[in-house]
Amino acid sequence: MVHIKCRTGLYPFSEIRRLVLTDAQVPWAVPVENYTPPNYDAPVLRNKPWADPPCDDPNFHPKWNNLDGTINRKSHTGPYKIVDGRPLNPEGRTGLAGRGVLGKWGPNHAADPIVTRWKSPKELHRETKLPILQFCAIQRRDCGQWAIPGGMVDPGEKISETLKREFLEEAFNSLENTDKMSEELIEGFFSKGEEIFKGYVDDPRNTDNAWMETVAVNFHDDNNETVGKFKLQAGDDAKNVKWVDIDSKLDLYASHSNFIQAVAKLRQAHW
Ligand code: RP5
Ligand code: MG
Ligand code: MG
Repeated sequence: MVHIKCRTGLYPFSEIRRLVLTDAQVPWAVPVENYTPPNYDAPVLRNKPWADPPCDDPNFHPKWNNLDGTINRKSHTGPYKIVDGRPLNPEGRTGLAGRGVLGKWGPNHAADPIVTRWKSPKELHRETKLPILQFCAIQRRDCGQWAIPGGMVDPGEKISETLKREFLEEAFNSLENTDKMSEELIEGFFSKGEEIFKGYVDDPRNTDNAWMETVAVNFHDDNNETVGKFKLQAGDDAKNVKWVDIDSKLDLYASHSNFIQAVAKLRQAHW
């Protein structure tokens, strides 16, 4: 499916308007005469240790399509092209050049923990007669949309660690919460995940030269005995957290509804 959320409206946290494209103009293989989108590198990226320098910085020698020290510049989608010294978005044009607010040129890697439980006691949906699954959703502080409590993979961090860390930070407020959960319970729960998706995310922050990628993994509490019975508390970049009934009407951030649909299918739950 052609990306859409990274082509609409004002660029997040800016007054920058993307060049409007039709779906047919998205693939790089389709020539678009005089394609000169605005260029935007958010001022917030300047001199930040977690952000790349500008692409034309003479001291910047990234190893594109490779592991570059502790930074993973490989794309889950395969090798991406470099044109005029900049990586090209593998899903095509977005109507905006530069890096926007993303720290890295090329892929910016994230991980999305999809934590699920049954709506008790295995309540069946009145139309589909399938059990209703719930997932732990957060409301993003940046845009107010509901989302999976995902986050960026830190340099050198294992994805399995990111999944657990981001869930605990955003849905359990582990950075401030004085209630501590048993390490053993956490380790046990997060050791059994099912990979749902690995690849490009249609994130509103994507540009022609920088984009989000993720690994989304489902961790399921089948009998509300472990994570399913925790008291949730929003933290870090989440301003709210709750268990949400999974249903096709959900309107979630970026491509998150697609990942949730795949979980519903895997668990034979209502969608
Ligand atoms: C999305 O942005 C990913 O799917 C993940 O949920 C999230 C990571 O970015 P932050 O939450 O750290 O802003 O593209
Ligand atoms: Mg986070
Ligand atoms: Mg996050």
